[in-house]
Amino acid sequence: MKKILLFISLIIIISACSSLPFLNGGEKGPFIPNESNQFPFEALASSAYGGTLGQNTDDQSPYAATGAPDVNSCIESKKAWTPREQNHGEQWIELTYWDKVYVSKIKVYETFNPGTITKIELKNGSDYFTMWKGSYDIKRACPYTFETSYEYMDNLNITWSHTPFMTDTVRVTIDTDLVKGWNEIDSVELFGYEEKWHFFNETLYIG
Ligand SMILES: [Ca+2]
Repeated sequence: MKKILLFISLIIIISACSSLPFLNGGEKGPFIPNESNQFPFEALASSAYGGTLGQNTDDQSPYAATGAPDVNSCIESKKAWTPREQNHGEQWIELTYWDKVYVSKIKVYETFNPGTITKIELKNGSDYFTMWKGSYDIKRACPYTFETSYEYMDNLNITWSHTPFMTDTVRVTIDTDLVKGWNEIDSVELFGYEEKWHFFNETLYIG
């Protein structure tokens, strides 16, 4: 019986400790949670040049943007999502990932006629949160990896490096009129954390 009580006490102590903030600069800290990265397993798009019936990753359908990047050069490829028409206004692709995370960063692998992304949104319940909106200079690079990180300073001057909500769905909008020709996206990588964290007065708080 005593052993059981001791065991229960230990569990209580351990769980209490794990909810306390870790001190920055401590012997074993700080323990910022690991940033994970994921590639999508499911995709939908406003239109596609390739087959829309199957779930193939090599037919220019939205599914061609699932999984890890597999084009990696500046070529027209069946392994990248391609909107149905060239130079035909705004198009979007929505990607779903296995695990919900507090989002820290998005990378979009543009493999043909890059430079067309106008908006990155994260699905939050039934709403879409705009993580990034604007224009950027690809400096004539192709392929081009577009990258945007989340950073927000709240009214207590705390800087957050991840979104305040978790998501597993990302929507990328492109304007196909911005860059002539077929605009292709090979994959979209999602970075984030399973736990919230922030620094306050140089102390790391988790949760
Ligand atoms: Ca691909």
